[in-house]
Amino acid sequence: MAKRYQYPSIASSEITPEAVYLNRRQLMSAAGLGLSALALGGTNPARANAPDTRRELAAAAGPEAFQTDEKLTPYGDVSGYNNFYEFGTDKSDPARNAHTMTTDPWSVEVGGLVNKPGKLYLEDILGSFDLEERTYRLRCVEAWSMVIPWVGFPLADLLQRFEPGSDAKFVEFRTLYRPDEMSGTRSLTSIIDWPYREGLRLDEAMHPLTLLAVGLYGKTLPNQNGAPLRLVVPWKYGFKSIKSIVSINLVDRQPATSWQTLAPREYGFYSNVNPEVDHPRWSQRYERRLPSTLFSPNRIATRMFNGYEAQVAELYQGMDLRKYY
Ligand SMILES: Nc1nc2c(c(=O)[nH]1)N[C@H]1C(S)=C(S)[C@@H](COP(=O)(O)O)O[C@H]1N2
Ligand SMILES: [Mo]
Repeated sequence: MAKRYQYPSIASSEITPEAVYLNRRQLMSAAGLGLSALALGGTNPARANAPDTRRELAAAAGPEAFQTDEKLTPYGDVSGYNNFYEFGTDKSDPARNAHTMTTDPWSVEVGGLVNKPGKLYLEDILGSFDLEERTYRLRCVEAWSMVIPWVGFPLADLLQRFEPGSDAKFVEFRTLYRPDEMSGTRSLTSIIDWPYREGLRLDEAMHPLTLLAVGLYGKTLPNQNGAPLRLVVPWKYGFKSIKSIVSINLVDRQPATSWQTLAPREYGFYSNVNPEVDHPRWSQRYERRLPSTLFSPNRIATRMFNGYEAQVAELYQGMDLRKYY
């Protein structure tokens, strides 16, 4: 079958991750910082060298504002150590079982408090982004952490097309629910009330670091990582990054999320990465950076907002982050 979309042309199998990154940087500067025709607002991106306010970040809106130089997590760990309960609870279950999910055709329905509700096919979404220039190297953290070169684009660029209404305050996301293709949804009926659900405040959803990822390491997303389209919110714990999204709804009230519904005392709506606020059953001061083994655990200190404090702290000014965990 012909390639459906134009993903970055440098295959990770051909070169080292570092070379991928350096190459990408050169590509981006060659292409004027790599903003596609969909860049927000027509601001000159070249001026956003060291953006330090949200407005400037929004103007830049490209990967270059957020890149980390930390070593990338090998592809095998990124695609072999997953949480995707639709396919089982063990970290190795999704890689083994997620191949049963069909992702073509795929559409996303956007509705609720928007002026132009509608359904978009994946091809139409992707056809409008120049993914060649859209690799974001980001940290993702849970009890373990990884650095992943995501291919994607800001969720805001998609939401704006549907014209969020002035009464919209939150965004609710849902994952595909297709029991005959998802073994975990048949066996884990008492853990999660399917479909898997997540939510963000509208301003969090519109932040340029909130991404819809469609690939990693220059390839389409492996099913176990949430193909064909998943959220990436790198300053929040991993479970906020909902996979295989089929519906996005703008609402006026804080939506219920799967983990919060399951254990409200343990999982809050915000779930911002915060080493000062422990999970009731474990400390959140440290994370295991993969690859990690029993003998070489690779334990590192967890950073406030996973190190994206400069970019996102403004969203939570004046909020008690112990209360709103
Ligand atoms: N639909 C769905 N999305 C999901 C999950 C899930 O079980 N189902 N697990 C979440 C959790 S707990 C984590 S840690 C991340 C893991 O993402 P990764 O496997 O790409 O690292 O996916 C999140 N998104
Ligand atoms: Mo998780």
